Amino acid sequence: MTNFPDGFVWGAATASYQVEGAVSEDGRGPSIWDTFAHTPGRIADGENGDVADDHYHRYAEDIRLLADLGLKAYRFSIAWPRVIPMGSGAANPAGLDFYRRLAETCLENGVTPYATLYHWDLPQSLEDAGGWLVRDTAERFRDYAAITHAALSDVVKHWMTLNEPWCSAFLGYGNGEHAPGRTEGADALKAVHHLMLGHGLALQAIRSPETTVGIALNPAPVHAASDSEADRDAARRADGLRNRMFLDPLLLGKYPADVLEDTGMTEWFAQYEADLPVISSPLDFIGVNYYCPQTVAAPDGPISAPGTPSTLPGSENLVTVDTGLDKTQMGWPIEPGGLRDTLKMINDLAPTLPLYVTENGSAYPDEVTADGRIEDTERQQYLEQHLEVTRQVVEEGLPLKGYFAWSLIDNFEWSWGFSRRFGLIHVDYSTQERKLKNSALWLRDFLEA
Ligand code: GBH
Repeated sequence: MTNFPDGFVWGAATASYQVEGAVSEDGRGPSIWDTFAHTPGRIADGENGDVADDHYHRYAEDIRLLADLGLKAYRFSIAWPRVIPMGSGAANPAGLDFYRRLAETCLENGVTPYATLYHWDLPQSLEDAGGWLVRDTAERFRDYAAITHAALSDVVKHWMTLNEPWCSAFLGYGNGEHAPGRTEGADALKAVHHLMLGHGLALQAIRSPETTVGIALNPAPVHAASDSEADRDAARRADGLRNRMFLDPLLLGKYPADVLEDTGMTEWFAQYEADLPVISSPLDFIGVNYYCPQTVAAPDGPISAPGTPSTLPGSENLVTVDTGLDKTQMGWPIEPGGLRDTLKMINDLAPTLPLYVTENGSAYPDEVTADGRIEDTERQQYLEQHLEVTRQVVEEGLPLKGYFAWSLIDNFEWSWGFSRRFGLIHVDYSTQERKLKNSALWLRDFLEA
C-alpha cells in the first residue's frame, strides 16, 4: 500500500473531555459533560472524565508517542470552559496557556496541530441560559472562537469550528444520550440551526490568510433495508437528518425542505433565512468522521432505535437494521467502502473543496498479554482496510488531504465511559501507563514504508 502523495497529512485525534482530566485546574469552569457524567445513570459504570487520561499533565508524553509512530499531525480539541470558564466574558490566561504549551510541544516534535474549537464541552453556565436551543449561544461561540484564534494562531494554523453538530443537536437535545441529556423533540432542530450559525459566525471571525478553517461532520451513507416504499422513505428521512441537514446549509446555502416539513419546523426556520449566507461562508475544508454506514427500515408498530433520535418528529417509525456485516464492539457494521461513498457525497456537492478524514477507528475489548502486548488484530485489520480505501480515493483524484486515526489513546467514550477502547495506544487507567497496541506498531511500519 504505497502511492500516497507527498504532503498527505497523517495524524491521530483526541477530544478535550475524553482525555484531559484536570477538570477543576487552572480556573477551568464546569461543562455540560461534567454535570452529565456526575448525574447517576447517565454513564456506563458511573464513570466520568475527572481524570480520564490525565492528558492535561501528560500531553508531552502523548505527543512524543504520536511523533514516534511517524505521525505528523495531532487533532485535539480546545475546552471552551478552560478558555472562558463561564462561557462569556473575560478569557482565562491559564487556559489559553495550556493550549499554547500543547501546540508548542507539537511543533517541537515535528507535529502540526489541528485544533477543534468545540467537541461537545459547552460551559455549563451557557446551558443554564438555554444552551444550543438559544441564539445567544451561537454569538458566545463566535466570541470564544475569536479570542482563542487571536491568542493561538501563531502556533495553530489549522482550525475546526465544531465536531459533529449532529451529535450535539440530536443526542444532546433529541434522545438525551449525550449531555445535556435533554429530550426536546423537534426543538432539537433549533439546536442544529444555532450550531450552524455558531459555526458560520466563528468562521467569519477567525478567517485569516495565515490559517485554514473547516468543520468536522459525521455524514454516512444511508441505505434502505429494502425496496419497499416505506423503507425508502425511512432512508430519505434518515439521510435528511444525518447528512443533508448539515451539508446543504454549509455547501448549498439552504436547509433541506423535506426535513423541515417532516419535523414541522418550516415556519420556525423561515424566520432565519438571513443566517444562511453566514452559515455557507466559504470553508477551507470539510473533515469527515467516518465509522460505519447506516441501513434503515420503517417497521410496523412503535420503535425505539438506539443511535437514532427516536424522539424526534421525522424519525418516528425509523429503525437502524442489522445487515449481517461483521461489527466492532460498538455494534457498528464494518464497511470500508462506505468511507469512499461518504467522501464522494461531499465531493459531488463541492467538487474542489479539500477533504480530510478527521476520525476513523474502531473499539474492541483489548487484553494485555502476560508479557505486555496488545494483539488487537481486528483493530489493525479495520485500519488497514480503511487506509486502503483512503488510498483508492486519493488515486481516484478526490481532493483528500489527510487521515486522522481515532484515537491516539484509549479514552472516555462518552456515555460508554471507559468500557470502549478506540486507542492505537492502550491506557491502564489505574497507573496511567501507555502501551503501543499492535495496530500502532503496524501503523508505524506502514508510515515508515
Ligand atoms: C465520534 O462520534 C466522536 O467524535 C468521538 O468523540 C467518539 O469518541 C468517536 O466518534 C467514537 O464514538 O445509527 O447505528 O448508524 C461518533 C458518533 C457514531 C454518531 C455512529 C452516529 C451512528 C450509529 N457517531 N452513530 S447508527
